[in-house]
Amino acid sequence: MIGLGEAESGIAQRAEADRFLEEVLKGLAAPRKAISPKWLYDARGSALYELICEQPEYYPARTELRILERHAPEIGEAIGPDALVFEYGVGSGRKTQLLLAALERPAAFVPVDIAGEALAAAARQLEARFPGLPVRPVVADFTEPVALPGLDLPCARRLAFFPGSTIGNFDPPEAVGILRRMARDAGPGGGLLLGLDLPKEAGTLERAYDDARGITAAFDLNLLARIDRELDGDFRLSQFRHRSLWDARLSRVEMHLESLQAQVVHVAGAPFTFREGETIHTESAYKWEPRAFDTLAAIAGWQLERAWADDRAWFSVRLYRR
Ligand code: AVJ
Repeated sequence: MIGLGEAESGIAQRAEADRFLEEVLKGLAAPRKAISPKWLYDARGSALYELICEQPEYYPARTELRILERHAPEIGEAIGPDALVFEYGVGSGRKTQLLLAALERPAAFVPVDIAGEALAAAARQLEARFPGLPVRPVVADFTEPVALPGLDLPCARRLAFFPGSTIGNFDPPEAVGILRRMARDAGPGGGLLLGLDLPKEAGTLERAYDDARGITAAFDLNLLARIDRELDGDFRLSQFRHRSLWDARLSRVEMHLESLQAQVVHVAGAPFTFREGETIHTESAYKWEPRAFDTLAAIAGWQLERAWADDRAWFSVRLYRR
């Protein structure tokens, strides 16, 4: 595993902290307060996300894993031997393990994730599980242009792996940008294996993002705790609550942190006023009709090759070609 040198990673961490501060100050000053969901994933947030995946209400992770398990041989065959795999947003690496095990002689694995600690742990596990497989983790925000390592390695084709319906966290124009970026990374003849969560009944969707044990609420509220810790904020977590709302018109679940009273909160010395009931929008999770999504993917240069789904058609794993 090739990591960053200590000095380099120190600089990268400071640049990251500056971006976090900048985005939080901007997001809280906006008429409709919003902070990007990527900031939910510090070490504690990443651990809480893993717990969310075990909650009975949060069907996407479990459903996708089952599709990958059930169709692993076909998926491996459709992708073909000697593939170099990039993954964007890796988390625990469980889906990665399934994919790599299904592939014939994977050439290398390049995981890209903003959560450095979680990424390092996942990379170590994968190296132990697949001896001889070059693993080159990159701590980066995949929504920003980053040069990926491994583009020089010999392989039959490059495959972008983007599971978890993470594409749903982006507005359609942003999603096209990310899909284009992946098309560039994959190169001519390259592939994209993408997980897509599909529209379904409102209650099912809202509960998936607001489980009874309150794990998703803790995950969302951890953003405020992180701001307090890292950006000298004075959010009182007891004065906010987590909400999950299905917007049928936009076909997306929204996560919000709602202020329980009128209050003033400071971040890095700057004051921000909240009305009672005012919210910070912390995440959107778009649920796409597969055909509509294929049209979006085509704009970014991807043609659908094959698709797999569960029996209820709640989630789809789709393979595209450039
Ligand atoms: C990161 C896209 C897998 O939007 O479903 C889970 C994150 N947020 N519960 C999603 C998430 C709240 C998740 N993904």
